[in-house]
Amino acid sequence: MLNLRTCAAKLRPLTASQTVKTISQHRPAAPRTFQQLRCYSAPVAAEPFLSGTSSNYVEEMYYAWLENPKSVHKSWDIFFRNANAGAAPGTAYQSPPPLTTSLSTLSQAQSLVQAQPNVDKLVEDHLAVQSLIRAYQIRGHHVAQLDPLGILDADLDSSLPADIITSTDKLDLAVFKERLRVLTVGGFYGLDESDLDKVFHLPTTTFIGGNESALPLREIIRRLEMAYCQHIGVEFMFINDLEQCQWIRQKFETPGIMQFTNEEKRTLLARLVRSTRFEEFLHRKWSSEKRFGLEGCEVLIPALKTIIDKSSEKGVDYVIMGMPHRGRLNVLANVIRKELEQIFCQFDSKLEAADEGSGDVKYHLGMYHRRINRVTDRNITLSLVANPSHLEAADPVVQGKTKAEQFYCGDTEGKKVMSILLHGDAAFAGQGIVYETFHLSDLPSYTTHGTVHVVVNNQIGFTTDPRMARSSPYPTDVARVVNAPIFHVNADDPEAVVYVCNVAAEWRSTFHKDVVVDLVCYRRNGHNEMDEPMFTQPLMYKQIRKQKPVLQKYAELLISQGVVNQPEYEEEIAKYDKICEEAHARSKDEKILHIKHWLDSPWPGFFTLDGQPRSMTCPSTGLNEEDLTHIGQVASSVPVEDFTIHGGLSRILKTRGEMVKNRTVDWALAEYMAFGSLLKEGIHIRLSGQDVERGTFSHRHHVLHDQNVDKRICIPMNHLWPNQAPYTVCNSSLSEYGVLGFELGFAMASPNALVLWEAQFGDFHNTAQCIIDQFICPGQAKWVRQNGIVLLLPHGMEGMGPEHSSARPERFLQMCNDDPDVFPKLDDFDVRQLYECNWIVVNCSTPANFFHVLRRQILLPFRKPLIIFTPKSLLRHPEARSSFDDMLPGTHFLRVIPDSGPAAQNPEQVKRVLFCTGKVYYDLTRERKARQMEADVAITRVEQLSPFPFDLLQREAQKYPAAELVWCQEEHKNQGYYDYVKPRLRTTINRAKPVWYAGREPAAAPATGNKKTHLTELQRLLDMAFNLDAFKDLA
Ligand SMILES: Cc1ncc(C[n+]2csc(CCOP(=O)(O)OP(=O)(O)O)c2C)c(N)n1
Ligand SMILES: [Mg+2]
Repeated sequence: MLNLRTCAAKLRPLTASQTVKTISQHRPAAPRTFQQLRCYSAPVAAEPFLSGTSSNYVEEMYYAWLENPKSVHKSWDIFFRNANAGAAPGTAYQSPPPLTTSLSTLSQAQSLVQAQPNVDKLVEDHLAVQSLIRAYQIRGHHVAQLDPLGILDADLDSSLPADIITSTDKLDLAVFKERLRVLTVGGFYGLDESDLDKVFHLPTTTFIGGNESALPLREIIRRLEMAYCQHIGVEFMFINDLEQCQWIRQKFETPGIMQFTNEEKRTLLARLVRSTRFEEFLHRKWSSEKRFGLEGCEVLIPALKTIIDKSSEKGVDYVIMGMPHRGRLNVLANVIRKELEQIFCQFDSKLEAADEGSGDVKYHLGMYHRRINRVTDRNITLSLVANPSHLEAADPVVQGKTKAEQFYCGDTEGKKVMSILLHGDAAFAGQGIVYETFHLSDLPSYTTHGTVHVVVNNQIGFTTDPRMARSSPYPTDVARVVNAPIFHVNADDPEAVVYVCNVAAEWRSTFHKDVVVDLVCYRRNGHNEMDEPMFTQPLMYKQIRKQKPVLQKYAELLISQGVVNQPEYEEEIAKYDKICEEAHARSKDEKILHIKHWLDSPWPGFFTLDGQPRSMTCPSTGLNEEDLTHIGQVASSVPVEDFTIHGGLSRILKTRGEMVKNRTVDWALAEYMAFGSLLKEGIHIRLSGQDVERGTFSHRHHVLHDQNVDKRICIPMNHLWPNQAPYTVCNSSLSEYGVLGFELGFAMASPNALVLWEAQFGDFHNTAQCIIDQFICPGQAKWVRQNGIVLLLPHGMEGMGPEHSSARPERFLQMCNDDPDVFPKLDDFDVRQLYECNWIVVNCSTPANFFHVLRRQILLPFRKPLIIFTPKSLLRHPEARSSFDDMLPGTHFLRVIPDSGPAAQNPEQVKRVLFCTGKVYYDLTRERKARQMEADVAITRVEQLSPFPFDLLQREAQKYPAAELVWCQEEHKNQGYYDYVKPRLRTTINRAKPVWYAGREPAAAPATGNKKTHLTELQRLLDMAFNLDAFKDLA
């Protein structure tokens, strides 16, 4: 087309012979002769209208005509023929004959056209019509009748777009005239009332013609209004891809495309019956219980079922869903098909909980169900992810789980597993996590190959009006950033809703990209059933009171169409009411509430049938020398041919190689050993986070880049063993909330994977706090769902300023569920204590211990989240090395590393025990050595902070009977570990002695921004730690 344009543009100034030459140079071989071209080019080029903006249109027409004279409207055919025959400029035009007999107004049109010899005007009019068509495609949704209440504008703007001629579907002449006048005066189209019955050729960018290539303007407008201004508002013209735009245009413009069979209408009615009667049933039985009913958007149930049916038809067999409170019970009952009695017994507050943990309210629980899809007769698994009350927080979790399910079944294109995310209008517009999640949608290691988003747009958020809740026209505008088409639909038109949902599912299966269905509806009751909406929305609710329920409206419509009759309709209702009543009767037999029944991700085979761990032991996490050496060698080499790595990296790998020869590991190698060994055992590993491939501190280098070939990479970890599990390492987008949520979801899918998220610096986890507080910390307690995700949080005071220093250990420790005041009555702290905690928090001081704790994470017979404060300066610290000896079979993770020097040889003489964790250990040992106090002061490292190693620390304390006990940390007193450790240490010694503090003073910021102050503070804390008189006066 570009070539065509160029050459047609050149027609004007060129002579005939020049034109032939130009075209023969540029045009691809076409099955037409140059003879024709030669004859026509000069006269056509001489036409006066072939100047300015009209030339594009004419050239398209002209080349279409050259290809096939029948492909253009007759008027153009005649025009080009006349020009060919040598008609003088301005005289080639003749009015066309009627197009088809089906166009009733054609004879009138013909006479109008004949009456207008001005070709200039003809071309301009065609251009105007093209613009008009485009205006509908772009802005028709602003005019669509989307609000079932008819009081609000879904786009928060009551004005009409200036370039659309609209009188809704009536084409009322007076309204039309007025619009036309405004538009003409405004200079938009230059059309006129008399143009209404003229016939215009349709451009290829519209499908309103169906089989016809030209239509009278009146009909064009009518069809555009039918396509774009009824109950569906299609927002798609921002999409950058022509094929995708054409696909959508075809789906909405093709005349008569929205047809439903009677069977389909009956199914739709039956689904509406279920949706509506379910809420009514709950209301009848538990009128004062919160359930966040769906009234006002009952159509959500048929909408979701349509998306699932269509996706199933296209080959999907696993749908993972995330949704907020609104209509959740209805979705569980009627989409996922959770047994009704299980739902009903959640309303019985007298039932005792069978499972440990807090449990959760009924509208947060998840679900997993496999069944036959009745429409497609194919198996389908539906899972609804449990979520906290924090709106939209589950979005990335659902995506992560979906990605994992796709990954584990080899579904690389998302053809088998898909996600559906539901949103409320206020939350979708207001919550930033929505944006973060959208930005994961097309990244190679995070894409789920298209999500169908459904917004329950009831035009209110609790009590807040949309005008106060968002600055964008629609609540869905955030989806535009990823070029997702958005289908707004009036939820009181169930057929329009179902149509749109079918298109959305087809879109996903065709393009594997996100799509949004915006169900513009209302909320019949208050925010919940106890809430009074009239306080704040009196007018809206007056209107709502008058609003006929959608089921009633649709039933009346189908009855009037003769699709069903009244008794059939009533029977459908009675049938479903009976199902509910019977389930209710059965629910009374339930004695105990099982949250286990609400698990969204069962791990078959991992637990016993009762859901218990298969053992309460953990094997040694050590590894044989051969494997350690092999992994070390791969880690220090480039396992593919002809691959040039950066010179600096060669040196790093060489150093690694030397370490392996010396049977030692640093931090990066220890991580390599842990990962590599688990891969051998079939454990998939996924490490995700910002810049994790190289490592923020340039220590990891898990992805090598060929310095000579763009984008050629090598991941040595995937070259370790012949049948190893795959290793995924992926740099993430610059998001914490979204990415951590995603990885948490990924870790949910299988217990046989080690999923790690690394923060760039530990403090950045605070923007993911919701995932930590709402999912990771209490997930098992609320939803009996275990999760073995690992958080790697670089932490340490290195004089780098208040940011980048602290991963905020105090926050994680404050949320640990072990009792500070009770010495646990356990015969096995190693495993049982881990089983009972809500998460594990460690700060390792040696690479070997880091290696063990990573391996233990998988070798444990259950899964717990693991928080690791990882070092920065220790990555290269010459003393922070471990020998292979500490990693061999029989070795294991050390919860506490006792002192093994002179102090430990003569414990009675020891005057002080310094308990510490992490990197400060190296500062303390250096200082102790400098002060020659190795016999006076013992240094005990607490490697596992939580669950607290009461048993081992008790032993340590007892070993040094004469010693003072001091907790030493580099963090400020109100931060770090002190508040957590102190009461627990006191419990280990029966509160027989004080536990003193050596460390920085309390402070608001995590660290000073001044390097000198940093060093002064460090020296002060070291002085305190080794000044044996420091606490004398305080005792
Ligand atoms: C992150 C977050 N902030 C605030 C709330 C409190 N809250 C619960 S529902 C709600 C209104 C939600 O409105 P909308 O998203 O439109 O859903 P609707 O209830 O209308 O279906 C609010 C503010 C919450 N649950 N989560
Ligand atoms: Mg809302």
